[in-house]
Amino acid sequence: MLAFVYAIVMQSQKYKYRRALISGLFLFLIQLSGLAQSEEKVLTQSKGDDRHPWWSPDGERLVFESNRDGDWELFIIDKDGNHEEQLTTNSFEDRNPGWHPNGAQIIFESNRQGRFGLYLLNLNDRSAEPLLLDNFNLEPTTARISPDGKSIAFSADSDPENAALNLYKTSISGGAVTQLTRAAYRSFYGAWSPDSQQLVFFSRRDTEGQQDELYTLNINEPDSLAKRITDYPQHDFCPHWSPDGKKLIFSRSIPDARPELFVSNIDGTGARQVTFTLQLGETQAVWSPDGKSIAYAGYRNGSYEVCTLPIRD
Ligand SMILES: [Ca+2]
Ligand SMILES: [Ca+2]
Repeated sequence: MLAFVYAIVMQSQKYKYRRALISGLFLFLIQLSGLAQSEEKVLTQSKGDDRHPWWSPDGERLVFESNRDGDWELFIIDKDGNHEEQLTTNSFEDRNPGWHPNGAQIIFESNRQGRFGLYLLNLNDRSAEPLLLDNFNLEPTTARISPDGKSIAFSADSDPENAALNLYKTSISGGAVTQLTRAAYRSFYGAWSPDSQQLVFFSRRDTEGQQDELYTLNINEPDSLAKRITDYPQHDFCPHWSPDGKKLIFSRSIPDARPELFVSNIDGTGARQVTFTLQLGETQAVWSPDGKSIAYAGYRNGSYEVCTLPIRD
């Protein structure tokens, strides 16, 4: 087979044609080699985008956002792809869900009262209560509850023209807000360390707004002590901390292709690629509570689907 393909490549007269054949052969070899994707489970099958999965604390289910009915709603699905349930049905945008460590509530953002705000949805009766923030006039996004259940980290844009998102935190019951970062360029998508003391996030603060790199920040220390952990000429984004505290998973943009997922040590060293799908692409990865799987939004058959994949050291 390889000799046959090689012969066709060598016989082709036009360079463009030869290059297409070589890239086709490369794709074929990647698929043939049975890399990680062969163990992937695609849990959703909708024409809309199914994104931003988040595991239940017992690791049995995932909550995610989908725009399959024309605007964003929240859904739950079992980790094996069964029992998909729609949690919200309305004409507003319900987005970026995260499971409360108590297992009984989902935090998310919604514009159901005009501007985007944070809400907690009770899974027993599907009621949603707004989380009230003192003297806070920005629109919060990507809220995540700390593993100890005491705090909420979120991002908000203080300067929409320049996309100057920064990180904030509040208590699990809302109230006073503390601003954690104060960069002119975005610092976004904070994800907690298992000990609830640090956030990993992505930012363009040191790249003059040009590319996203990963940072870690101790929430009790000033922004100036945030530690940059990647230095890659394209974007590194959407990080998530492993439950044993030792690894990060994140998306890395790939030239002329869609992003792939990478795992690294928490200081950014030892980065290794864990998905190999080229034109399909994966993002928004999160570790399962037992650290043995990841869930992510994978671009499959023309839209994003919620996918899972076993992950090993
Ligand atoms: Ca879909
Ligand atoms: Ca909706």
